Amino acid sequence: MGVIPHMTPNPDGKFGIDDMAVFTMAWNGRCGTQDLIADLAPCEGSSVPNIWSNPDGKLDVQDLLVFTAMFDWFNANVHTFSLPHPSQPAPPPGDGTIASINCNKYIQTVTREEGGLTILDIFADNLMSLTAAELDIAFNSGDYTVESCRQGGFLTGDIFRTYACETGLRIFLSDLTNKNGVSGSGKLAEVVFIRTDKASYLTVGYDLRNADGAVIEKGSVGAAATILPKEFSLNAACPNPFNNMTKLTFDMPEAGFVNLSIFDLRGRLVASLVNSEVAAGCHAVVWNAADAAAGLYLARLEAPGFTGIRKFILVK
Ligand SMILES: [Ca+2]
Ligand SMILES: [Ca+2]
Repeated sequence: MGVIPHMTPNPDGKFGIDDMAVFTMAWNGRCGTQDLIADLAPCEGSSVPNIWSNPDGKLDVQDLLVFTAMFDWFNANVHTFSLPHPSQPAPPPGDGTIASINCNKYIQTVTREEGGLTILDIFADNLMSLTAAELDIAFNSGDYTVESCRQGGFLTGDIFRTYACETGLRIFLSDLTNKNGVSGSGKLAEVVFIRTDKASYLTVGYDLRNADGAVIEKGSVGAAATILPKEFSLNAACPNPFNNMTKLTFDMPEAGFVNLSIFDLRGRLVASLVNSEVAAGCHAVVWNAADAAAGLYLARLEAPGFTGIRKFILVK
């Protein structure tokens, strides 16, 4: 790739972020000069791929339309892709949080829950001269379905493309209005997911290009899924029957004061495991019954608007 205004095409048989960066650079131009490498239109023929370019020596919206039509055709019809499943483990029970933030030097991800949907916001984090980006959002197939995807507004150009595969979503975006790119921080994209109750991580791979088409950075950053239970519950003790130690788990769709206590069959308090404000999420508490006698016990959970009782057996 040369430097504007004399870029030299070096096609690789694919339409990807390299081509988007070249088109964007050529369109934006430098020193007031656009590069006619992006002069693709007008064209003859009815539809991609059966079109013939007939460059007219200037760049206008027709050229943009031809570029995006070719880009779409290739990525929707020719280039099937898959994204690797995220390698990070699912968050353990008790790690439920309202919102989670992951960031590195370049990209910040924020996941949150809204109206039963999981929303992933992807932010540029203090970047210099960002012009084009590819974002690859990978997830475990079956855990999420992409409901919608919107441009975040940090890049203000007209190219915003998304392509889905079973394990992810690929986003391309570029800025056709700022010839020096965009610097600073801001939202690149917002993805809305329908998710199952299974907890899993997402990862966001990124390839960021500056106004010279150079790679600012390639990498990936995690995005912890926000997993909030849909309703209060006190779950069966595990193991049960047990010898000395058993684990009780309970789910909180919202934060609140919780009392979780163990009683014997006569209703006498044997142990108080939780008596405090508890965050929304899934929680686990271990009862060490080394000092208790063998027999049947009851665990009672009291939370705002909810009472749950579980029976379990201590064997010695
Ligand atoms: Ca290419
Ligand atoms: Ca043209």
